[in-house]
Amino acid sequence: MDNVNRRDFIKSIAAAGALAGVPARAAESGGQGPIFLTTWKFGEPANKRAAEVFSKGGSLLDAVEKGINVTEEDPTITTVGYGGLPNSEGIVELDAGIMDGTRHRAGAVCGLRGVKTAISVARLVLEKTSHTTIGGIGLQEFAAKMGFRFGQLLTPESLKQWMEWKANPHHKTYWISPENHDTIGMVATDGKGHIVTGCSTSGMAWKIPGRIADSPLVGCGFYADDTAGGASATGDGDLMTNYCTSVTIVHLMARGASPQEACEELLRNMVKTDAKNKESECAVIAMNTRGEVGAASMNSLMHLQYALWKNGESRLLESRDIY
Ligand code: SD4
Repeated sequence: MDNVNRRDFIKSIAAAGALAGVPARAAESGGQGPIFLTTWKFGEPANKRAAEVFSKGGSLLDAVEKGINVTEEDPTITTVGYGGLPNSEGIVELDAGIMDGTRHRAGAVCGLRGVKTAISVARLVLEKTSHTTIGGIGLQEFAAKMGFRFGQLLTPESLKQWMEWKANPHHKTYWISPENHDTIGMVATDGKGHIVTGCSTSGMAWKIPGRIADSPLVGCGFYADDTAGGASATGDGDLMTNYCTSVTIVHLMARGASPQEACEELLRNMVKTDAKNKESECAVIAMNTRGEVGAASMNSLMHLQYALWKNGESRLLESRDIY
C-alpha cells in the first residue's frame, strides 16, 4: 500500500469505528438511488434494463438477472450466452452465478448447454434449492424441470469461427493457451446498502469440455456482501480462480480500502506472487455499500471499459491499467 492509500485506509478504518453501533444500511445508504456497475461496453444496455426493472418495482436480484439477460440473448456477443463461442467440440457451455448480499447466498451453474439465459437458471438454484452450484447432467435436468426451453446456442457466426479454428492445423488449444474473453459482471446496489452481484459467460473459446473457471465460482467471478460491497472479474479465469479475486476485493473493502484501492491491490498481489502475471489478461470491478465504484485492468493487453448507471445517467468509463 503506498502512502496515500495507507492514509485513506486509516481514515476509513477510523470512520468505520465512528459508525460502530449504527445499523450499517442506515449509516451507509446516503439516501442515493440505485447504481449498476457492469463490465464492458455491452454493460450499458444491460444496466439500462436493470434500472428499468428496478424502477418498476422489481427486486435488485430481478434487476441484475434481467439486465444480464440482455447480453445473454444478444447473438452478436460472442463471449456470453446465445452466440458465445463453443468449446473444442463445438458445443456452447455457459457459466453464471448470482449472489444476494443480504442473505449471503449464491446460485451458480457450470457448463450449462442449450439454454441462453444461464443467469436465470443460476437464480433458480439460489431461490429453489438448498444448493449453491450445479453442473453436469443434473444441471440439464434441473433446467428442464424449471421449464427452460432448450435450443441451439451456436449462431452462423460462432459456428463459422469454430469451424475455422478446427480446420487450422496450427490452431492453439487450451492444453496450452487461452483465447477469447469478455464476461458480463454486474454489481448493483439499491442505494440503501443492499448489494447484488451477478456474472455470465460462455468462457474461454475452444475450452476443454467440462472446464470450469472463475465465473460460476462464488468469491472468484462474483461476490456480494451487504456489510462491505460487491465485486466481479473478467478475463483469464483459469488464472484468476487461483486468487479468489472477488471475495478478496470485498474483504479488502471491508477492512477500509476504497473499491479502486481494493481492485488495484488484488491485481498487484497477483504480480507479487508471480511476476509473469503482469502480462495476464485480468480485470476487476467493485462497488462498496456507499455506492463508490472502482475498476482496474492488469495492463493494456486487456483494457477494461465498464458501464456505470447512476442517477438516471448511463456512462461508459475506462478502468485504470495497473502495469
Ligand atoms: C473464463 N473469466 O471463463 C471467464 C472469461 C471472461 O472476460 O471473463 N472473460 O475464464
